[in-house]
Amino acid sequence: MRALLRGEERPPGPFRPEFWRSPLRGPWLTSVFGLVLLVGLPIVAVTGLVSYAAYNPRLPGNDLTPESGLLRFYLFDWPVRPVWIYRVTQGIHVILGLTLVPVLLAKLWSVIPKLFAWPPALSPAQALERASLLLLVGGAVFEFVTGIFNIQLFYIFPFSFYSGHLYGAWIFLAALTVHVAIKLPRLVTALRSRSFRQELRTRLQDTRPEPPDPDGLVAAAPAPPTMSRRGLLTFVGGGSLAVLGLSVGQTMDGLPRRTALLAPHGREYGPGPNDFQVNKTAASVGIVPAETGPGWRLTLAGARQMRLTREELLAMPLHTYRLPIACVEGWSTEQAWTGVRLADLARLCGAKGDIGVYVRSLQKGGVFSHASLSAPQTADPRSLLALRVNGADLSLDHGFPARIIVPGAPGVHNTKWVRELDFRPAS
Ligand SMILES: Nc1nc2c(c(=O)[nH]1)N[C@H]1C(S)=C(S)[C@@H](COP(=O)(O)O)O[C@H]1N2
Ligand SMILES: [Mo]
Repeated sequence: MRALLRGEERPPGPFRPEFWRSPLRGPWLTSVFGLVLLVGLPIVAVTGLVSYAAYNPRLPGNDLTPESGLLRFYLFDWPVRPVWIYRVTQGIHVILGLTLVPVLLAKLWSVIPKLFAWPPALSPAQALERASLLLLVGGAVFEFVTGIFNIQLFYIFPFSFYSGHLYGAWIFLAALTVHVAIKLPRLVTALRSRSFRQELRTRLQDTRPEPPDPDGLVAAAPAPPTMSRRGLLTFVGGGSLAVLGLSVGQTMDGLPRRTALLAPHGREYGPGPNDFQVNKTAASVGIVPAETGPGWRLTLAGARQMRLTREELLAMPLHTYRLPIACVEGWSTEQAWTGVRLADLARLCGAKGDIGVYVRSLQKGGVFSHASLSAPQTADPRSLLALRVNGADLSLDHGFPARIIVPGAPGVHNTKWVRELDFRPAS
């Protein structure tokens, strides 16, 4: 046992350098994948942190991660223009994240012998470096797995996805920063050690291992190549392009939507005015017809309380805007919504000045049954209590009798089956 730990002896199998025989592993190859991730992952991380800000977590009831404390340091008021802002930031977050999966897997494959380096650590500095690698790899795998499970609607985590994904992001970012600081010089040297163009022209029979490296990425006893570097890069790049091509359609309307074979929501909808994605059906959240029938009333709370029927709402000035619904899961769609301005409803119940609104749904319980909108969101002329979509009454699944539509906001704040609008001074 002592001999094992001192490194004089190694456990068998993957802990022996002879075990790893691919002739393609080496610092150059690892650095090519590393460079792609170095550009791509920060974009995924920043758009993800932006998404947290888009939820306006400082407003009452909005923070799905109430213990986030210090992690709120960068929050800002989410803007109402351009109307497609969240559609773009969250589309990039999800689609680019998916596209990077093959590259991440290739990068992990290329460094896998290092995970089995023996002895585990020769010095405290090395022990620290390996611990940071554990956080880096663990953090990356955690973020990708939770993100993908969430957009594929497998809610199987024993913790809140929002909190877990947010905390995981910061752990991953911290480990990534350390890793880049340590490895950047080596990345540059390794990339310079071979010509990318030349590699793309090198055929299988001319493929040779990279020269032995101090990190031990290059196999000690390489097997004859069965694939060129060009072949491997094409395979990984092709995988990324395939994932991109089969998922980007969910951020578009019309024909491209049908190409999104990897998206869990439907791709083909009928021609009807209400035929587009439904996130949660009325039945699935326990909305019963009796609550949405003629007995439904909208409660307004401001300087005074009022109750309005749907007919009274329809008799108010109605406005129509084309606005997107952009879900945190990455899909989005633009529709023409018709309804009453939130600002008009605020005025009607005597709410004045710098006011936001706390929206309550008929839905009982669950994080989506209520939401706070900021003062700029409440005041924007395009922010509607929508009653109709594409010229027809809202369907029950799209939020009948009335739902919120706010320009630029994440889909989750477009509350369906609204029961009450509580206008309050913006804090
Ligand atoms: N009451 C209620 N409103 C809700 C939801 C919900 O589950 N319950 N889902 C939200 C989410 S996450 C999105 S993306 C949009 C989707 O709207 P749609 O189902 O009409 O496409 O509705 C939002 N409004
Ligand atoms: Mo959503």
